[in-house]
Amino acid sequence: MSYVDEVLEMVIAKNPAQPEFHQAVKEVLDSLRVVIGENEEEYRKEALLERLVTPERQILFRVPWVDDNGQAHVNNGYRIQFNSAIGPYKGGLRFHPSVNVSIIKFLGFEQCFKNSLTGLPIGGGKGGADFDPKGKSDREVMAFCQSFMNELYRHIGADTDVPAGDIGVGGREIGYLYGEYKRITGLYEGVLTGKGLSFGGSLARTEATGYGLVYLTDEMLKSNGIDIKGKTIAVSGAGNVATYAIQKAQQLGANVVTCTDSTGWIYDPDGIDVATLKDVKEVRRARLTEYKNARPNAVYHEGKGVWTTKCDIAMPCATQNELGIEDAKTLKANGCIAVCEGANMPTTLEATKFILENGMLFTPGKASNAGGVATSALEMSQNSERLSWTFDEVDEKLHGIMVNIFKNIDAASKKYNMPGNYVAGANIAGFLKIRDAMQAQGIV
Ligand code: NDP
Ligand code: 2IT
Repeated sequence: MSYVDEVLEMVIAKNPAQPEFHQAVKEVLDSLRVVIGENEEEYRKEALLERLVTPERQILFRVPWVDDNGQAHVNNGYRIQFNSAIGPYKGGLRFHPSVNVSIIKFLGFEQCFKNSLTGLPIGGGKGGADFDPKGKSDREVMAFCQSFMNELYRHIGADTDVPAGDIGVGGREIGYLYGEYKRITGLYEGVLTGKGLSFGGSLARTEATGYGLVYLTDEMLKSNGIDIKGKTIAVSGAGNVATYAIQKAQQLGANVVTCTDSTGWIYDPDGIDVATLKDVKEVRRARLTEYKNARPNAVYHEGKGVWTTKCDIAMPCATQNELGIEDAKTLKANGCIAVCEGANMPTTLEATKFILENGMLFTPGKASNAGGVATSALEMSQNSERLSWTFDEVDEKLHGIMVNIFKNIDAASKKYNMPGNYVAGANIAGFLKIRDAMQAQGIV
């Protein structure tokens, strides 16, 4: 049996009932077969892949908090420090009722390769809780964040592990988490990114993931002789990534006609109005039915179905496995030419295979959504030098990083004889730097 297959079997046996983690590992290791095959015995001897797929540390903890009625609750908290070969652990925190070990592990594993692709010195980690911020008062969210940090603080630090936001964790939550960290430790340091601008945050971090997605998409389209201008784009999600992807795509002349939330989706033939979207989602924390109320030409659909929209480009920006095989077939039948992932692993393995085999372009999240974490690393740099860069400076650096990521994944796909397969290109390019660092540092 090949070394890759041995390790895939081992991952399934040692991590039962973790389907998302199995999926993420399978996608990466399948891509790495060509690289591992070049030197299989050496890698096997040093258990390189076993070390790559096993987190350095997994922290699971209790998060007790009290709601506005005096009722106590307990949630499960997680921080998985996956790989620190190329830098301190770096990756977001997700607060969503679906959070479990499998989800945090898949996200942490993906983060290692994504962070490597940015070219910046950051290792991979992820954390979160099965807490649902929806419908909670600000005081309840604060109580939860303070309790969460009361355990997390002992495991993180500006040079060891630097969390940030993800689903359900935005500026409000980062503020409460930072305040509690500072209160417990007395340290005013860059221990979290995505901070408010008045306490060490970076300009353009809020926009970075969505902007970065569009920068990489644009670069990828150009390299395939296609202009983003005038293209119709279907976006899913209505949160941080989706909002700023829509904004940047519109700035580049595309027409974005959809967005979604966890209850339904909007088709707006006039183009999604970002100001209305931000008011509904960022300010009022309401449902997309409110968007419909503000935009009479828009149509609201309850439930799923966004990928039935006729579009040139699909940008899934909500959550994992939101674009399945039937969606991929529908997109293809409707003339869609590219799927560019804003979320982490939003496309199932089956759908990705279909897309790649049917002549559609595809950029994997670990490359196309890397602008968020890359800008987090820029925030860390600014905190270290106790300076703040301008919006344009950060945005320009972000743009350069995304162009570079595309060049690297494109080059890797060509070098390993899979031109245009950016899944393989991203996994290989991300892996090579981690491999070099792990081999240089010995068996640790
Ligand atoms: P937000 O919480 O800001 O927004 C998430 C959006 O997706 C919301 O509109 C939410 O609906 C919807 N959503 C969440 N879970 C589900 C679900 N299970 N089913 C249907 N819809 C869902 O998160 P982000 O925009 O930050 O994150 C979106 C994706 O991008 C995630 O995969 C995240 O891991 C990834 N990502 C985020 C980065 C960042 O910098 N924030 C960086 C790189 C990747 P509702 O409005 O109803 O809550
Ligand atoms: O998935 C991701 O890359 C993020 N949620 C952002 C992580 C970060 O540290 O900025």
